[in-house]
Amino acid sequence: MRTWSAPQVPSLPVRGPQVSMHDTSRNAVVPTTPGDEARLYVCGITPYDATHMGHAATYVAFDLLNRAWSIAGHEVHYVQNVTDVDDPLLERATKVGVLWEELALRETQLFRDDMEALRVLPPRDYIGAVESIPLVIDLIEKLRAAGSIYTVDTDLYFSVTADPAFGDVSGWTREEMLEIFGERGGDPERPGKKDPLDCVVWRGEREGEPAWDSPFGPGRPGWHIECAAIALQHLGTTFDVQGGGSDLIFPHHEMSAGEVQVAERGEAFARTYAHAGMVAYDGEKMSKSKGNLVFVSALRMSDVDPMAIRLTLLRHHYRSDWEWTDDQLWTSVDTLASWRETLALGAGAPAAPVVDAVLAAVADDLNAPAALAAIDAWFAATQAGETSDPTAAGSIRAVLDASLGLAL
Ligand code: 5CA
Ligand code: ZN
Repeated sequence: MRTWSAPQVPSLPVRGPQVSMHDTSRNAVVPTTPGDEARLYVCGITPYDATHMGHAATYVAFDLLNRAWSIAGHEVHYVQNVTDVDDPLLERATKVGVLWEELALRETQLFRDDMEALRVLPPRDYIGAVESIPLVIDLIEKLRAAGSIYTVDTDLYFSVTADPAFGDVSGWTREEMLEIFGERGGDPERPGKKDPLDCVVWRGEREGEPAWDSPFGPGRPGWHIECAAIALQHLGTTFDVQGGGSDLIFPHHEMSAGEVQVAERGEAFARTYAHAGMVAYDGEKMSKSKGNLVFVSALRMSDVDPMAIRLTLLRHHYRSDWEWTDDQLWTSVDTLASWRETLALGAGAPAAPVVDAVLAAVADDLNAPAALAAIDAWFAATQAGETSDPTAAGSIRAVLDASLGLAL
């Protein structure tokens, strides 16, 4: 699929430190250890509705990683998918009476526009589920050869017990998995399954649903194998970071890792599994199914500066769960106005230590709130009359833009 346009990113006169990230599977902040090329996969949207603040927070979080890796001297190979055929998309299309393909195209385009407005760097490969069906079929064939696939009616299932490392991504107990599986697209109760946790990799054709030919009969890909196949094809095994929101820890990231690990005979899917916290609104997780949404596009239409949206998101550590309120946005609008006025002076408090502090904070598990605290302190000192650094504003502007994606 077509990706979106990259913003201009200023280059910095200093190189940033190596980046550490929290790894869900080890439950610890660990150094990322990329080679010259840092490989990142982040799960993309299911395009049946517009980008909300929860999505935006997750993509802005991984954008900080992308930027921090570049500033540390790596080429970043970033891959993202679009789940452009799946149950929720088909259900919404039927409900509102549009073709599912049209809904997917329209919402994916809106997402691209939102990402551009928020200055999120685009993935190198932006890949749809539909265009990946041949990859999915190849991966199922590999799993079949490994003896880890069976059928129930016309559907194909992956045996989770085929992966000795199954459970390592989430660290969850079987009981915890069983409790959540059904709520997140799984079918633990279905008769005929060998293990209630086994997941669908190929869903045989149903009346009124789209289907594609395959050696296993007409049907469509299961959700987890879509990301498994796309990541494997474009990044290979043991890539650096697999990312998404914390609602994807189980089953999604556990299952995609399991599928690749069995197909690739024990090679790890990713080195690090990183997860962003959930953004709530009106007391509950912001979600398309609950409808408690604040859309990026709706704010853009009402002339809200996208940089104020981005600043609001960055005020929260990416791993925390938090609640969106409009007050936070209006505070950010005021902050940006005051920052712009101060930057217009040119001179200010010494910038070099602030640049170092911002880069260090972001490289330490993407601590944007700590980075912004250093920025706030610089603005406070400058507004209090400190002007000893004649070119400070240019340096602050550059680090805000390159590291935090805030172009002022
Ligand atoms: N297409 C799949 C991933 S392959 C999917 O989960 N799509 S999604 O549209 O539901 O979500 C897109 C991304 O936003 C995922 O990484 C998801 O974890 C994240 N996300 C969804 N809701 C929230 C929320 N309320 N807060 C933070 N992140 C969220
Ligand atoms: Zn995914």
